[in-house]
Amino acid sequence: MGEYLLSIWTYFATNILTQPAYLIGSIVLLGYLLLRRPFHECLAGFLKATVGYFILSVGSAGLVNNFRPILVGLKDRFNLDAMVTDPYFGQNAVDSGLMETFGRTFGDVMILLLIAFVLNILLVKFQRYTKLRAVFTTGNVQIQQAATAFWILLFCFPDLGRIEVLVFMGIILGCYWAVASNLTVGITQELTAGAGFAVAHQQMFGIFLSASVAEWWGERSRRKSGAGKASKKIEEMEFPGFLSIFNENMVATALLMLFFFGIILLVLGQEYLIESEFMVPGQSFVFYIITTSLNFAVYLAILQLGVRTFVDELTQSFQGISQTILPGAVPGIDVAATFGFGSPNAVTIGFLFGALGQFLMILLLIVFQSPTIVIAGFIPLFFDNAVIAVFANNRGGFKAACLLPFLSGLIQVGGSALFATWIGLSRYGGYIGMFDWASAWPMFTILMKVLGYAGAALVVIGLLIIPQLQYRKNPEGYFLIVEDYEKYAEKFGVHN
Ligand code: ASC
Repeated sequence: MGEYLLSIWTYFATNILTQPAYLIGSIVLLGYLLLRRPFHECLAGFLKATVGYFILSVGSAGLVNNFRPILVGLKDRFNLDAMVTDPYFGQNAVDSGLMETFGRTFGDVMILLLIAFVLNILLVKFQRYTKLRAVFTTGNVQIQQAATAFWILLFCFPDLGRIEVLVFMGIILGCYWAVASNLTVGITQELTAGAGFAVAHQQMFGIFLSASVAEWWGERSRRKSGAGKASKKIEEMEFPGFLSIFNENMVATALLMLFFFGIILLVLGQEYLIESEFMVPGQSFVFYIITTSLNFAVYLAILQLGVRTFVDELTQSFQGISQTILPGAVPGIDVAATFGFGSPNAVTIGFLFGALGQFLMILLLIVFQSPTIVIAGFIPLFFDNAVIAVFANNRGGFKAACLLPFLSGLIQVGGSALFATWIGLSRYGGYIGMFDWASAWPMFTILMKVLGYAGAALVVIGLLIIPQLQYRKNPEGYFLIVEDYEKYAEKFGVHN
């Protein structure tokens, strides 16, 4: 019986839970069914949401698959013995080092996901006490996080048995998912004018921190220089003369990427690119650079189309769920969904300033002869810093959208290098590298390593206190912002 249930779960987890397109599609289907919409509308909603999410994945995979090899190419080109910060490299590093380092394999990921997912839903169900509102649905990143957390846990508690590991991790990860994505609920509602989702990814603490700092900063500059002169949002800036071409997002992205990837491709050199089969012999180098850089704008546009396609369905249908089985809940979804809102140019600006921060920190690692040198992976570089800029711009304007991704870039590389060296993961060539995993998780790890089980308890309690503090800041608006955004906006005045 138990085995039978487990195989049903594994089927569900493999095909739906860890495939966000079908999970989001199913949530939309369930939502419309609960709203008692006619069946053909339910089916149409399911298809539109799933196709929309697949479109988003095409955009996001296009970016990753095209630009990751270029950045990783720097490692081969200069024969560096370096660690790549990238969630997939991080997962591979865990896989290849587990046996040698801890004498373990990690075959229980799906059971772990079950424990953490159920805990997340229960925490939201008992919202009255927990104050948690978001359910984490981004399965592809949950697996990467589970792998890294497994390593961290064994590093802190090498003697834990199989069941204890699962229970420990289920609780810690479940709390992290629920609490961290809950942190993004309010600011995401304000960014999207009530689209009804939160971010469930790998930089939720980063998003919350940068939104808070940007807001504080924006207010300070408004106070100091009068409302008119405060740092403008990117979408409010009008460039004059020739620069006006930057007002158009697609043009701005194309030009800036031509500059950025132009330099990197020139550094890699035509010879290396042919040798590594990026280019074929006889192909024009100039046009290769142009096409590659313009493709960035292409995939970004696809990604945004995908977001527009599924978010509408999700917003409408989720009311079915939040009015019945999970009152006051929002789905936590992929960070890329925020790129369809706010200023599209913020995405590009965040990427570039994040790169500046990351490259500067890499230089510092080299100068100070760090035992671990980092190669900037594309995923942390782009997705973390782009979203940090989107929120920073929305709360504090252009300057915040430049400075905060820059700081994040420094933290991502510095934190990952130190942390992965300490826990011994850097030897296997990769680390997840995303903001929360270069900042918050190292802190959790210090607590657990130093204080043992008391430290683990402290991490869980510390996490669960966060939503209580959020709630206290605005008890009246805290649930209203998800239940009736328009009423909230009217009552409290909003930033968009
Ligand atoms: C990640 C990861 C991806 C991307 C994607 C962004 O962390 O593993 O595949 O970001 O989720 O849309």
